[in-house]
Amino acid sequence: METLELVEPKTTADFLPLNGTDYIELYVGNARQSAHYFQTAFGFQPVAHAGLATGIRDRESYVVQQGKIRLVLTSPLYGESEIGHHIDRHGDGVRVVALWVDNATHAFDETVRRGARVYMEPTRCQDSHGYVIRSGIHAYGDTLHVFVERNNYDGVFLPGYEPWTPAYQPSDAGLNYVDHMVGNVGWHEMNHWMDFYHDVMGFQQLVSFDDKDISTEYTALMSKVMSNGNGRVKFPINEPAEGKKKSQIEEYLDFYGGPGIQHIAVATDNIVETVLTLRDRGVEFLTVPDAYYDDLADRIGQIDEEIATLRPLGILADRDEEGYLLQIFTKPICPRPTLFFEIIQRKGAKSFGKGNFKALFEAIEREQELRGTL
Ligand code: TYF
Ligand code: FE
Repeated sequence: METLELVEPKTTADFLPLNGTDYIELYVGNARQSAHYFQTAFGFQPVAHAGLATGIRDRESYVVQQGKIRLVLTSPLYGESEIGHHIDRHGDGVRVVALWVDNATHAFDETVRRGARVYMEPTRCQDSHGYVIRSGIHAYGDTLHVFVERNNYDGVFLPGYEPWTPAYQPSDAGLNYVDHMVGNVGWHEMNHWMDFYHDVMGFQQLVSFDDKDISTEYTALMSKVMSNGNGRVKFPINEPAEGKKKSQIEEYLDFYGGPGIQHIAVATDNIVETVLTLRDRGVEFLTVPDAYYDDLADRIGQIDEEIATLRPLGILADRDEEGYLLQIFTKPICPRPTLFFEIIQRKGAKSFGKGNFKALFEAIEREQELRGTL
């Protein structure tokens, strides 16, 4: 059984206070169709749009939202652009993990002073709804962190965006907030990026105390979790490890062309209803062998859900000292075996489902086998 604790006591003041994830921006080949997919399949609601119609000439972006989860889908409007090159190298993928702060200048100064590589100096944008200040730094691979200060803004998203109100508005799927976002980094780079999140961003490691670390026995990966001070932003980081088979992280790195975001975990407070809805709308999930459920009751103890309900949906369960969690993983959402989503419901547990690693990673390896990449 696993418990998670911060390594260091919270003694010093948080030099990078975060209010949460502000938005996640994906660079995609066709933002219009991606927005439609996230509406139709995942139940995101249309919020804002920027492009030729709003006086933006180099890109088109759609903003969709569900609960607190805000996605921005961006495509270039001309060739040989920075956005197009990102898509060429990585396929559709996450370019920006934006973090909501009260002071984007302070966030920039503090992180850059501690060694962050500058992406964007603090920049003020305004329109009739007020102003926003944004700044940005580089993280692993081509991934960016943008700090967003929006306390003096009441527009739909950011200056430059107009409300997007299409007639087509499918219902939501019960997704509430971003629980965590996982990065895959290169061989032996995990500690470097742990140090980055600790030294530059003031995060701390969430350590798991285990009788036995089963993760690497099956998975050919190492994984550690970094959390900001108030726990609203959690970034597990994976690196590949040598195993009997090709690491799923190495497969990701090959296809993504380097480090990047591997999965976005989104929380629901009714995973059974959410998964039923998503399946109905064509979202495909990894499945585990039926045998997984035969000894689940012994492993997990008493839970509110019937195992007979979880079994046909392929929902996984795990327990730690504080409670339990339910989780399920989608197949990759793009042609390359790179980015996928996790749906998670926490019932007290603060961990990430380590008890499911064996079943989960065997499921991933079966998919790798089908792709011929093992
Ligand atoms: O975020 C996590 O750590 C869990 C487990 O390739 C996990 O969701 C770890 C690695 C991976 C898939 C899931
Ligand atoms: Fe996860």
